[in-house]
Amino acid sequence: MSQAGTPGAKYLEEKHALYNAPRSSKRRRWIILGSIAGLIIVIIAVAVPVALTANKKSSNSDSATRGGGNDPANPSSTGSSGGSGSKNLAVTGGDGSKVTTDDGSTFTYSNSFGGYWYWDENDPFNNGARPQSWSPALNETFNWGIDKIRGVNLGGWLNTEPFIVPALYEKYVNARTPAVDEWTLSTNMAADTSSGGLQQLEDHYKTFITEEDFAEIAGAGLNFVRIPLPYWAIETRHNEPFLAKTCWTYFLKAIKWARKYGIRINLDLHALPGSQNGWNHSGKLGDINVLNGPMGYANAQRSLDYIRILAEFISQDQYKDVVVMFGITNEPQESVMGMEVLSRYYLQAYNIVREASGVGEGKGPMISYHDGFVDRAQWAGFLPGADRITLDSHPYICFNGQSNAAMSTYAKSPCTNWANSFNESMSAFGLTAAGEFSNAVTDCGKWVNGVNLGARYDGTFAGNWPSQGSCDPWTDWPAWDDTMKQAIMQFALASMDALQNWFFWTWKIGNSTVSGKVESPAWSYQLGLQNGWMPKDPRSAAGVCGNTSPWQPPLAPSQTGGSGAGSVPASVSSSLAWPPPTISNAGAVTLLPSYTQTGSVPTLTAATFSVASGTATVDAGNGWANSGDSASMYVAIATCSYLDPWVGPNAAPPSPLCSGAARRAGVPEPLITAVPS
Ligand SMILES: *[C@@H]1O[C@H](CO)[C@@H](O)[C@H](O)[C@H]1NC(C)=O
Ligand SMILES: *[C@@H]1O[C@H](CO)[C@@H](O)[C@H](O)[C@H]1NC(C)=O
Ligand SMILES: *[C@@H]1O[C@H](CO)[C@@H](O)[C@H](O)[C@H]1NC(C)=O
Ligand SMILES: CC(=O)N[C@H]1CO[C@H](CO)[C@@H](O)[C@@H]1O
Repeated sequence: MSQAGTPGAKYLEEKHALYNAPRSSKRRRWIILGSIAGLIIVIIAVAVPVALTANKKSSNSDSATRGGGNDPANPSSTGSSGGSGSKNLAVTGGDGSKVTTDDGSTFTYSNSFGGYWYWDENDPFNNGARPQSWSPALNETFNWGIDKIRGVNLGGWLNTEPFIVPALYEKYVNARTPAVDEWTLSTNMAADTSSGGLQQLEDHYKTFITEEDFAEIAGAGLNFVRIPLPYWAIETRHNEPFLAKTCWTYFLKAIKWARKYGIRINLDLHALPGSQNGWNHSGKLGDINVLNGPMGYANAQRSLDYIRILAEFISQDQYKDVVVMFGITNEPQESVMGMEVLSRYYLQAYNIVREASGVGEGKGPMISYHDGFVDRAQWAGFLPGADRITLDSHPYICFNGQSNAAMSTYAKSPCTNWANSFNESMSAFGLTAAGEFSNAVTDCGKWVNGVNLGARYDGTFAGNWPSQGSCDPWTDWPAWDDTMKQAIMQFALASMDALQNWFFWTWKIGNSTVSGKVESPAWSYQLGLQNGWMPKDPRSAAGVCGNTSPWQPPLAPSQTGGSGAGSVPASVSSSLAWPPPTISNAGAVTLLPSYTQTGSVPTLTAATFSVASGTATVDAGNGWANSGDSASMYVAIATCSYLDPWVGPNAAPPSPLCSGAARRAGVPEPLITAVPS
């Protein structure tokens, strides 16, 4: 059992749990980050805070129809409207300005970093907002690799997790089928009509993250959010119990708010039909049914359609400068799927996203690939020539060996564990970012491992985990003294410096209804800011690791879209052609159920905007960036038999598999075989 902080220790980086082990003939490998052998000599930092030209703007007096507003160059004054809008509100403001939110409430914008918001209801796609003086405004270029990504996840919001929003789950934890994932949460809620049924989820969307969070995020010196979104933002099929489509409405609000405060979005497709990792945050805990098992191909086809639908939406001109990054699949389990199969899926997703957006700088999202828990170095050279791809890695040290060593002993662990490999990946792969990391050095915290699964730290987790003592010192944050807070701060700063481009997991942890407080404090950026263990200015991380030879920009031109080519060599394309010939735990893809491309495509709708002056109209887009992308949706073939998409890898393929006749429009969907018990 290794302990963080011990030189030469090995670290398990991922979230793992015991009872979710996929029923698979392959054993799940514990991916261990290669031992950081010996000492990495990390010396003085050469921090290169990039001084962007502030590009101070004069007030928008060039437009008579807009509110006159503030001079962003002197943003501390509250502007007043000089325009013809009916509401006479300021359209921009800096530190200390009064903001009127969507619902008419007001708050004071606090941003000591020269950021300013921008919102003009007559010009709702204006990208003039800037989060800080040192981060580009949304209508300026974000220079990947030069401008640093300093972000937070909005975890647990549109894709719930028990440990992030325990209050939602606590209500149903003693139910006959306890709520342990969003599937069982949804079935419990739906049955609980007296509490509002499944719509209770919408109450959560409305309250957990609001406009003010985006303002606070900018004021915290952060310039990005990563937003986990489940596939059911688009649709559900068959008996899938999730609240369909509603969270998309809230994602649209997120776009509006991000735009208003100058925050860029990394949209992360977090839950795929059938589940890509079997974890509680993938919709359903248990089996992996994407690229694994008899429904592994069909579910991947369906997932690729969802990727396409999202890519078409966010690649529209109205959205591309806000949603600048697209994490196409969160945490797929390479150890189950296989590197080759995952790579083929990733290339197919690349082709789909680039068809939606076109290649070249400014055309559409940076495509973010999770490393699948494979050593980052193994992704070096992946998809040569590809335009704007980035590697997403989730370094955690809290899910393996536990130690009761003091927090202060971890001060430099991120430097020794991560700085070097992230730095190397910036050259070998291209842009590499930590899509998730936290302050946790133990797995203490209510339901951090899943509902009622206990913690390794105090010996209550399944398996042989000798107790290190009570979890209380790690979770009872109101009792933390300055020593503890400073130690966490050092760990956070070292993490930020080692990772360079990062998204903390997560912005907010909700209160437990049992204790009335946050039970997993190591995972909340906001709580740390409020209570003095997160840095008020994340730039203060620069140089903490003392890396004397950090990676030097720029990225290769194709990595930023600069080359405008974006084509993967034919030799690579043919060796990674789609579909894969075989699927793990299922065999030849030709013998598995598959869908056919004859369905109509559900296009995502935009928010509606009412223009106050009544003269102009706002074009919010038709949801589809590339009208030339006219292929139909993968849907069931009427004459084929299918298994439940969530059936699990051990089910035998249906028989007879298929007559081969394609489903014709209007033919009802075939019955699916029930999940074997
Ligand atoms: C960004 O938008 C603001 C507000 O409309 C405008 O003043 C500024 O000129 C724009 N900057 C660029 C580079 O287009
Ligand atoms: C948790 O409850 C406390 C006390 O009521 C409140 O101040 C705080 O805002 C709540 N935190 C969250 C994340 O909701
Ligand atoms: C970081 O990467 C650069 C190559 O860009 C290399 O020269 C340098 O030695 C690396 N530094 C560390 C600390 O790994
Ligand atoms: C059993 C299971 O899937 N547990 C996961 C639930 O989510 C937390 C937080 O992401 C993970 O740490 C657990 O492994």
